[in-house]
Order: sequence, then structure tokens, then C-alpha cells
Amino acid sequence: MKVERVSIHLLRMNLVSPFETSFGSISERDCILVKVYCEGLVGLGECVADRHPGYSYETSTTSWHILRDYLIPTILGADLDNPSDFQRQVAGVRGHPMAKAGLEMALWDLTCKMQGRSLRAILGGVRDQVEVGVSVGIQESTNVLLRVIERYLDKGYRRVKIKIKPQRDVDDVKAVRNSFPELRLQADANSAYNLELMPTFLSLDRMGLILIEQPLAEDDLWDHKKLQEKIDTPICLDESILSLRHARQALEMGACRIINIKSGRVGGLSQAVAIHDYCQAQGIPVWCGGMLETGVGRAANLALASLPGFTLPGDISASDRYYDQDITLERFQLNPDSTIDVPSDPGLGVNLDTSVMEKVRLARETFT
Ligand code: OSB
Ligand code: MG
Repeated sequence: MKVERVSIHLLRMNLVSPFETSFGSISERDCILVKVYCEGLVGLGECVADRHPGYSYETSTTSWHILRDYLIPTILGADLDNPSDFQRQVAGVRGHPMAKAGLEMALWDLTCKMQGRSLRAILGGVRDQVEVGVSVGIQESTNVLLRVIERYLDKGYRRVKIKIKPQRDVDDVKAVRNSFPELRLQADANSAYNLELMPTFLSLDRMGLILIEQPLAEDDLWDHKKLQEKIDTPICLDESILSLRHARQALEMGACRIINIKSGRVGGLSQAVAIHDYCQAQGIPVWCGGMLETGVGRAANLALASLPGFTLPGDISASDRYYDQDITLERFQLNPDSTIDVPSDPGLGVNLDTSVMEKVRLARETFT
């Protein structure tokens, strides 16, 4: 296929409630919607870089720059057999995985549509529904946290992840555990700790958590290895894993026992599938992380999470957990068994709601 035209759209959308992590609180989320055009078809992709460099060094501004000045010029007019060609073509751009992933997703959507097949089918997915959970931000108090979780349980979520940070960890987790003794519970620190806080980890280790996500710095596999030796709860890495090589090295080193896969963090769906395949061969459980995606990125996450090695519930919640108004006509609903249906229409299987797009778009640029 020959890419004839590309457009990028900076969006800012209000979250239904503020989302607080150890690196800050947001009440609106930025992303870049990518459209690629070929032979009358359009492919959609979502670049998940946010406005602030809290989770990653990438921001919506750096991604815009990398897309406009490097990635899009490389593929415009180029003949691409499949999205993996794209990875080879942009190998000369160091880093910026979220910018690459957003464009690659649009190429996947386009390729799938040309073949009349769903992304799920092309990636090798094996499930019509995937098990999901909900990621709950830090709340103003432990009591509020318990009320928020109860509301999600009433809606049908059967796995909860809570965000933690120093001073808002052991007491919060203990209270949740006491209120909901059987709940499948995990905690995400987003890199907020170091090994001096070992007593905290030893306490958390007794609370029946499925996993502790990214406790230490993203560039610190070695201390994760030391921590994993001291606790029984599996460490799951998120921010630290930017490539298949990182995944292999972390596992060989014993720095984690579980990996959270996000296509944006690893440079695209093709890399996400490669990490999945490697972990599956090693018997390592993976699950699909989330970046508060719109319906576009959520559709891609559902397709990815339908692969057989995704054996733990993903951070892929229903559309109403994030946005009152989403940019896709399709809204994802939670089934009573804490699953969400994987789209089956060609490509990502979602269509844009142009009136919402008009409302949330801050900027647009087209390249031909
Ligand atoms: O660390 O998993 C994370 C959201 C934004 C940035 C980082 C993370 C998250 C989440 C939300 O936990 C997951 C979701 O999309 O529901
Ligand atoms: Mg995380």
C-alpha cells in the first residue's frame, strides 16, 4: 500500500473524574489521533503521549514534532507491505515509542481494512471477550477510596488496581483488603519508591496482592531484581519495559515475574505482540495496560488482549469509566462477568464521531 495522505489531530478530553497517580493528577487528557489515507480508506491510530512528561518523557508536543518532522515524511508515498515495514523504516529515529506506536496503529487499521479482517484476527487473537479490571487513582482519603471501589464493584468489575505513593500505600491497601477480602487486587506505584522503603514493601507483601506494578525507577532493573528477591508478591514492570530486549533482560535477571504490555510504551502493536510471544514461550503472564485511551486506542487494546498469553485482566475499562463523550461512535460496555467484547469489524472496528471530534480538537495538520 502507498500512503497518500496523513493527518494528525491534537485532542484534549475531559475525564469523568480526576485521575491521580504518584506523578500527579489530571482532569483532562491529551492525545494525538492519527489518520492515514490510501485508496479511499482511512486508518485510525492513537498516540497516547499526554500533555505532561509524568509517566514518560514523551508529551503530546514532542510526539507532534516527531510525527510531523520525522515519522510522517518517512512513510508518505512509501510502499508498505505491512506495518512491520514501518518499524524498519523508522528505526533511525531513536526513542519516542508513543509517537511511533500512534502512526503504526493507523497503519494496522488501514492494512486490516484493506484485507477486510479485524485487528484481532490479524494479530492472532483467540477470544471474543477479554477479562478486564479498573485502575483506581489515589483518592482524597482512604474512606473515599473504599466508596469509589465499591461503586466499581457494583458495576461489575472483579479486579481492581489502586495507585499508591509513599504515605498513601500500606493503610490504603490494608483498608481495601479488609473491606473486600476476596477481591483480586493489585497496586501500581509508578516508580515512586526506592529500596530504602523496604519496610513498606514487606508490609504490602502480606496483603495478598496479585502483583506490585513498577515500584522503582524505570531505568532501574537491578534494584527491582534485589526487591523481587525479598518479597513473594510478583513484581510487574510497566515503565521499565520499552522493548523486547528489556523484557528478556528483566526476566533473565529476575527483576519481575509479570509484564504489563502497552503498545504505546513499546513503540507499537508489532513490538507488543513480540513481547507477548516471548513471554508466552517463557511461561510468563502478561496483561494489557491502559493509558486512559479514547475508543480508538481502547479498540486496539482489546484486540491485543485477545491474544492467548494475556492471562491476567487488563486495565481496559468501559468507556463510561473515562469519558462522558468519546470520539468513537462505539462505546465499550462492561459485561456482567467483568469482560468487554473485542471488536470484530474490519480493522480496529471503530468509527469516529465527527461532532465530538470537532469539540475536543485543539489542532490539526495534514501532510500530502
Ligand atoms: O501506570 O498504568 C499506568 C494511566 C496513565 C498512565 C499510566 C498508567 C495509567 C493507568 C490507567 O493505570 C489505566 C487505564 O487506562 O485504565
Ligand atoms: Mg502502570
